[in-house]
Amino acid sequence: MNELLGKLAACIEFGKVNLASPYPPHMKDQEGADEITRRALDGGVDPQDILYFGLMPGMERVGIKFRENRVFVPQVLMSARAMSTAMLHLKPYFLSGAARQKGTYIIGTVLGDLHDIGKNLVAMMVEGNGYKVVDLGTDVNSEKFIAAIKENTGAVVGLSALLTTTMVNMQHITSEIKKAVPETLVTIGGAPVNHDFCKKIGADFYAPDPQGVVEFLNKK
Ligand code: B1M
Repeated sequence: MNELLGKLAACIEFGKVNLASPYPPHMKDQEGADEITRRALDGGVDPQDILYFGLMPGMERVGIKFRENRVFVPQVLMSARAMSTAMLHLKPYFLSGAARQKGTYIIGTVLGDLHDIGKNLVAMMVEGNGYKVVDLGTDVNSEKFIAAIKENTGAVVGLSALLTTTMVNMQHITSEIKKAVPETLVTIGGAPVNHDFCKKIGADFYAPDPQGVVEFLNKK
């Protein structure tokens, strides 16, 4: 089992989706995340073990390399693709309750802002690390965040903004969330924001990158 999950972790780390995938060149003609996940399930490996000891370590390695500028957006997207392909096999087990996720993370790009590439990377990385992700998309107002929080008790929220004109909307959204469901933890990120801004608007945590969000969620 260890060898199989080790191979699966490598598929996620290097973005090897399936046997037919020519990427990455050093894994050409080898099985990818698709086949290995199927084989592991058919061989009786617990879906939770596949997630925790195969997919998540691979995604964590990508997150760290991305933070250290050792890989870039395209590689992360390939890893996320490999991860999503594997998750298609695992989803039925999670939905049936046979396997447990670590918690729920609600994410959206704030009102007025249509940039979603960074937000999607955060969502993929968080999902890849064992959390259920509720992605509200872009241009999300406080009402939508609050409705999602009420549907997902105990969820942590992530706000993303890429514009200096929309980062200010984070303050209103955070304060409305805290008014409606005071115990909710709000994380923020995106190119124009920083730790001081996070403190100023009353949010709980600023992460400069997806891995920072994962580390916060794992610690809390
Ligand atoms: Co826009 N845009 N854009 N744009 N765009 C920027 C952000 C800009 C810096 C370009 C520039 O002028 N140099 C500038 C903002 C200037 C400012 O506010 N100071 C800008 C502008 C002005 C605009 C428009 C207003 C342009 C116009 O119409 N006049 C317009 C606004 C539309 C709107 O949102 N209402 C606009 C539109 C667009 C496109 C639609 C064309 C497209 C978006 C496509 C899409 O997202 N689907 C676009 C793009 C692609 C960019 C740039 C080129 C790239 C952004 C990106 O995806 N980066 C950008 C310039 C640049 O950054 N070079 C620019 C890659 C991505 C992986 O990084 O999103 O920073 P990033 O995410 C990072 C971190 O920030 C962090 O993790 C990610 C990975 O490390 N992170 C989080 C992000 N969210 C997080 C949340 C977290 C934690 C970490 O916790 C919750």
